[in-house]
Order: sequence, then structure tokens, then C-alpha cells
Amino acid sequence: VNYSEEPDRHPALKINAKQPFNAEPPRQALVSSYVTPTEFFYKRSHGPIPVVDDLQRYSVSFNGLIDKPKELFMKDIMSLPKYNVTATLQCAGNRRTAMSKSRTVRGVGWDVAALGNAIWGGAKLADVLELVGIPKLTSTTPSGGKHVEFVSVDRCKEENGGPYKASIPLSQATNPEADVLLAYEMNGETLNRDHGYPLRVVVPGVIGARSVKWLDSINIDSQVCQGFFMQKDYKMFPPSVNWDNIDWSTRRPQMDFPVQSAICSLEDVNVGKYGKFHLEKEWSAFDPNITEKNVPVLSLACLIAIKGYAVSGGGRGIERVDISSDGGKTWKEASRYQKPGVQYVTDDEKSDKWAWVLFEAEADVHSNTEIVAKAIDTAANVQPEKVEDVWNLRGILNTSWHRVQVQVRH
Ligand code: MTE
Ligand code: MO
Repeated sequence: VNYSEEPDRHPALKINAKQPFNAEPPRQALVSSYVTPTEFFYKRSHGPIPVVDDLQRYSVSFNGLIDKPKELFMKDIMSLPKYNVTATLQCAGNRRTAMSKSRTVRGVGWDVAALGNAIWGGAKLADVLELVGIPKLTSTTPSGGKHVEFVSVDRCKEENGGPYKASIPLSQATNPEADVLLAYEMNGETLNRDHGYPLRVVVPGVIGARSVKWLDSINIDSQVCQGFFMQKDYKMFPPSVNWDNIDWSTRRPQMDFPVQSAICSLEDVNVGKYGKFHLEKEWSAFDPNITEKNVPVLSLACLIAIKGYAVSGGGRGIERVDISSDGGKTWKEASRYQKPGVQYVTDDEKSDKWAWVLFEAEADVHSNTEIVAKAIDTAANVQPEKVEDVWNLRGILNTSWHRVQVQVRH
């Protein structure tokens, strides 16, 4: 396996695995903008980054249950109407490291930044499929339980040296409202090699694993993709299943992402040194003779800025984010700050359908404590309290309440 042609990456990325390359940005960087800069967008690969150098000859072939096999070139795909879809892509393994601390799991470790929010530009898959003779989804054209399989150019060991692949239902692929894209742009620029140049699939609302990069071919099939990542990975097992009793066939491939949130302005453990936090306003007014030097520990108040992200799958927006500064006993609602300057008129416009919301709150901390975030989506789904309740041997979908420790030192 040849890793000599890897692209350059931003030095601030935290590398979780070198070959294949897996990296995420520092927490703070992640929530400093609503649209994640491409260089800070997490990178998840299963093999060397492929080199596609002749765009004239690059094409996507269409096979399987279609009248006759077809081939589309970049110019054909770019001649279709271009859509810009703001969508958060999240790896199912986001927050795996924390799950592993509860009980060991298998897989690349990730902190809380294995996700990003980008503006993806490209053709709608529904338009592309129409071009090769597959009609759009309407109430009169049922898509009959078929599947659309995406096959990549890359090679990975899980597929015994074969390409990465995944599938989605034909009903989703042919539904223009599902916003599934064949994207050739990311954040207004040509897609870069790490993120799938020249063409990738973006399946909004679904775990990142189904958004196949470096697209090579599309197959219409009567069954779900039989590839490794659909059949022997990215399935959610109960905590009782281990590597000795696992039966992969008992579970469905994970598609939609559940509701998720994390605090990004703080690390797992934060030690607040006296003087680094503000004094509580009322308190300093109460006795102006007490200076920062002689304040008793218990009178210290630390106003801590809490910032983070919340996102749900399936096009469900975020209803609210609750913050606790006492380990989950009491809660207050955080406010959103995702699009400064934008005035939302109706509830529907509160967020981009497929995108995260960034939230902020302040916690008034007097002594050692745990700050917790939990999000509620528009279907009123709530994050589970304990990681143990969602623990699974592959360490996917850790959406448990996100907790960070704050220690106040004099
Ligand atoms: N597509 C190909 N061809 N090869 C891959 O290894 N990884 C998948 C998905 N698509 C992968 C792929 C996984 S698990 C995730 S989370 C996303 O791509 C990551 O996309 P990104 O690197 O653009 O963030
Ligand atoms: Mo992933």
C-alpha cells in the first residue's frame, strides 16, 4: 500500500491515525465558525488518498438494474443545475475515545470533533439518475425497495484491497427533497483530494460513512450493498454483544444520525486558576475593599463561556440545548449563535435543515463541578444520559450527555 502521495494538511489537526489518515481539529477551532473551514474539516479515510489527475477522462459508470449501462463525465454532471447544500457530516465514530473509557471498543479513537459543517456544491443525485433514465420519486413512481450503491476509486484493507462502498435506498436517491448530492465543490472551492476529489456523494442527515468519496461507479441493485462497511461495520449493537457472540446479520446498517451535542470551548478537564475568571459582579460591588489577592476561595465565581455544537439526523433540526453546571441536577437553556446577523422569521428558518447549530451559554462556577450539555431535536429526541446505555463494541454513535470537569483553584 502506497502512502507517498498524501496531500498536505493543516498542522493544527490532531492526528488519530497516520496511515490511513484520520484527523480532527482542536475543539476550539471547530466552533469558531458556522461553516467549517475545509482545512479544519475532519478527515476520515480507510486507505491512501487516490490520485485522479485526468479530469477529462474521469467518469462515473452506471450499472445494474438500468436499461443499459451508462457513463457520465464531469461535464455531464456539471451541466446539471448546481445546488449548494449546507450539511453537517459526522463520523459515526465521533466521541469514540470517551466510549472506550467506559469499556474498550475497537476503532480509531476520536474526540468530539469528527464532524464539520460545509457548503457542498454539486448536482442532485435525483437529477443525475434522471439523466440515466431513472425517474424522480413521485407518489406514482414507487421505487420498489431498490438500492443505489456507490463504489469508490480508493482501496482499503477491510475490502481486501477492493474499493470502499455503501448504498442508500433508491427512494432517497431519487427524492430531490432528500438533497443527496454528487458534490464537486466544498465551501465554494473545488473539492480537495482529502474530501473526495473530483466527485463525492453527500447524504445529508446520515452517518458520514455513506457519503462515499472519490466516486467511481453507481449500481442500482435489488439489495442493500454487501460491502464491509454496510454489513460488518457501522451497525449499532446492544451492550451485551461482544466479539465472541456477534452476529452481524441481526442488525441493519446504520443510516440516520441520532441527536448529538458537545461542548467545544472546554477540554475534558479544566483547571480554573484564580484571576483567570471574572469576579461575580454583585460580589465585587458588595465589598470593594476585597481585592483579587485576599478573596476567600468560596466567594470566587468563575463565569465560564460554554460553546459547542448540536446536530441531529434525518433532517430533524435542533429544538434546544440544555446546559447544566452542577453535573446534571439543574439545567438552563443555551442560546444559538450560528449565523450572526441573520434574523430568523419563522421556526422553520431557525436552522438549515441538514446543518448543526452552534450554541453558547455561561456557567457561574463556585467550586469544582461538572458542566454538561444535552440537545433535544425537533422530534423531541433527547441524548441518552450515560455512555454505558449506548455502549457498543464498535464504539459508534456515542451521543451520551457531554460532560466536562471544571476545577477551581485558588
Ligand atoms: N469514502 C471512501 N471512498 N473512502 C473512505 O474511507 N470514509 C467514510 C466516508 N466516505 C470513506 C468514504 C467515512 S467513515 C466518513 S466519516 C466520511 O467519508 C468522512 O468524510 P471526510 O473525510 O470528507 O470528512
Ligand atoms: Mo466515519
